[in-house]
Amino acid sequence: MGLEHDLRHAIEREELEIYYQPIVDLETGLVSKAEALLRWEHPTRGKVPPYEFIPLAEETGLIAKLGEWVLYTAAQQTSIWQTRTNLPIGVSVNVSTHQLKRGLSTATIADVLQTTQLSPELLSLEITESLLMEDTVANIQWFHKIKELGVKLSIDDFGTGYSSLSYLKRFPLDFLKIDRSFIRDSIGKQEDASLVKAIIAMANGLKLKVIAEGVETQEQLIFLHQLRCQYVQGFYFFKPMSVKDFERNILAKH
Ligand code: G
Ligand code: G
Ligand code: MN
Ligand code: NA
Repeated sequence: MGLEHDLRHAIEREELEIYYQPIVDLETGLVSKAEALLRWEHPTRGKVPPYEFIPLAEETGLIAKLGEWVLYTAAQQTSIWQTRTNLPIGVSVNVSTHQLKRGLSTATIADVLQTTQLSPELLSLEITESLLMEDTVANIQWFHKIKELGVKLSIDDFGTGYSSLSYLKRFPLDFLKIDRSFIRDSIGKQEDASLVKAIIAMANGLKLKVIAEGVETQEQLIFLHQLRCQYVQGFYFFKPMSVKDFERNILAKH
């Protein structure tokens, strides 16, 4: 039996864990929310990276169950933190295109909120561009229903998909996450610096808030700050961390 079999049982065997990577608001210097990132500790193989098991989960359909587990678990944790600290720190959950195609319903999202008692505005869903390319009526309706629940919507890995920008005005989006490849090359490569500038200017014009991903150096941070990019995420600030570390390093210090 291979990895697929093991992944099928990873939830009930309690091998999965969610790490939380803080997203910092540069206007306040405070942590605004955290991205939920799935981790799998395999009993014999050790850590299996998400870029291996997420595609496997997508191919096999396991992503539906896995994705729901992440949603309920991350929302529950965030709700507990909110109640305990009274800090308005939200959570951002990755939702893959496969997951939506396999029927992640808006009723499930409503149930996540109901079950965990998480304030809707503290939940964001990260969707990649490829899904937005399919601007079918059903797709757009799904997004509007999510908005009606009060949940936030982010475009993940912005700039790496097919770039037809017309979807930006058809979908009710809140955040745009600039892919870390642009941030990485923004210092030193004039083309990437120009792209980052243009993306931020465009997002501002569309009333979308920008999150820069993969900020690793002070030069990058200064560059982004000059461009009035409001939110940053990256190893320069924090790596993804366990619940324990999040409580110790983030919540206890706010
Ligand atoms: O944390 P890391 O850089 O290793 O994540 C690698 C990739 O796995 C990222 O693209 C991230 O979006 C994806 N990923 C991590 N957790 C989840 C999850 O819960 N659901 C989905 N769909 N993707 C995830
Ligand atoms: O595709 P997505 O944006 O969901 O991927 C998030 C992934 O990016 C996480 O797995 C996280 O570990 C990784 N990541 C977050 N910050 C940094 C960073 O500063 N540098 C690099 N190289 N990866 C990062
Ligand atoms: Mn993401
Ligand atoms: Na991303």
